[in-house]
Amino acid sequence: MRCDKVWINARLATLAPEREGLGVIERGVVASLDGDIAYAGPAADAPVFEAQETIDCEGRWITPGLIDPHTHLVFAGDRAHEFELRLAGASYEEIARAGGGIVSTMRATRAATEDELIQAALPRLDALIAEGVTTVEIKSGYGLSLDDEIKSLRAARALADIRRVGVSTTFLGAHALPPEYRDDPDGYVTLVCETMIPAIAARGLADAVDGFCEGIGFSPAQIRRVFEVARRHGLPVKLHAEQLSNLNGAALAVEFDALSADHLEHLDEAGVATMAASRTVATLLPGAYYFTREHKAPPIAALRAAGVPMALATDCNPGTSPLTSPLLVMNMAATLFRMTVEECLAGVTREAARALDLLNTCGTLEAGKACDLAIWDIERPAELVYRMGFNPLHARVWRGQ
Ligand code: DI6
Ligand code: FE
Repeated sequence: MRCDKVWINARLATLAPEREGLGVIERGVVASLDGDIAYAGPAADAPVFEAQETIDCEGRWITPGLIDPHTHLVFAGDRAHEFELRLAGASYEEIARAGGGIVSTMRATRAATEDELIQAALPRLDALIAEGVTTVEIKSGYGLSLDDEIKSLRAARALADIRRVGVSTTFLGAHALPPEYRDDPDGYVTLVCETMIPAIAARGLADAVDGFCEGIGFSPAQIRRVFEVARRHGLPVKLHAEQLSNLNGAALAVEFDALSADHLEHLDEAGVATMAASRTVATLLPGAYYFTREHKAPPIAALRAAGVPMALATDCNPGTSPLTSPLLVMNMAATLFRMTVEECLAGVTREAARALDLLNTCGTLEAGKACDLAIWDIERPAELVYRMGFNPLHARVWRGQ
């Protein structure tokens, strides 16, 4: 078989759905051709390769490149001062209601140029890449005006040209109420629906539409308006749901065949059942749970029992999850949410791909998918979840390189 590169002497965690658990292959080999996986499987069954380059992995583990399916990577400024206020006793809601929170990041983001947003986001993206991330979702939602949302999404798209990484963009106009609409929330939703979504869809700047369904965000009725317009423009939806309270956002997301419902700390039994009867992925964000010192964990056991697919993400954002480590996300998911090693690794690979509707092109080691690999200096996959603040990435491959 003609191919560009072959990685030999590897142990594979393929995450292929037809294999058990992690889909482990002890004596494995991966071959790439034109950026895709030409073969991933047991060395014993492999064809004879005519490769340009052979890489001896010396027994290292290969997993699919990691996928971070929920980030707010593009923003300006920081919120370290609010962190100090919170340490002094203020709550996230109090700070938000006092004009801080998301709106303070909005001010900094509006003041920044597109290039300044790119430069601000790059170190965060590089931190993800350094831990083996090959695909990242990036939301807008700190511009909150047409021009500033377009600027943010253009910055997100530009990151994919600057670094060797896949970027999936999400329009999150319904993130917070900008101050100029303080007395007219429905008027802002009208702006999102009638001006922003059509303009952003016409420019091809978003792969999906998201909203923040919450007391301090937008009501289910307002989110429904946003989703209806997204659907009319052929854009899939997803939702920040049940993070701080239960407004039955997950059920609303399911009604619109959402790719994912994210956070879900306050999801109840009925919500789990509704998700189980859908294709909507539960994207869990243990960094935000940890950082906000939330006490109610998402109903993991119920989600597991109902067979709801679970993805994991950093939720990288300046207010509730200033986190750029998918490895730490896995440790938190295991420690705080009692997710298994298999669930954690599937959550940052296969299920994360599912949450971005990219399972046809990445998320597992299978022939025909993009050759996105993370090669690890570990003895067993559990080490990726077990250790804290340690990065055993040996090499990262994106599209075969
Ligand atoms: N939920 C969150 O946790 C973040 N956004 C959202 O909708 C918080 C964003 C921020 O505080 O800047
Ligand atoms: Fe978020």
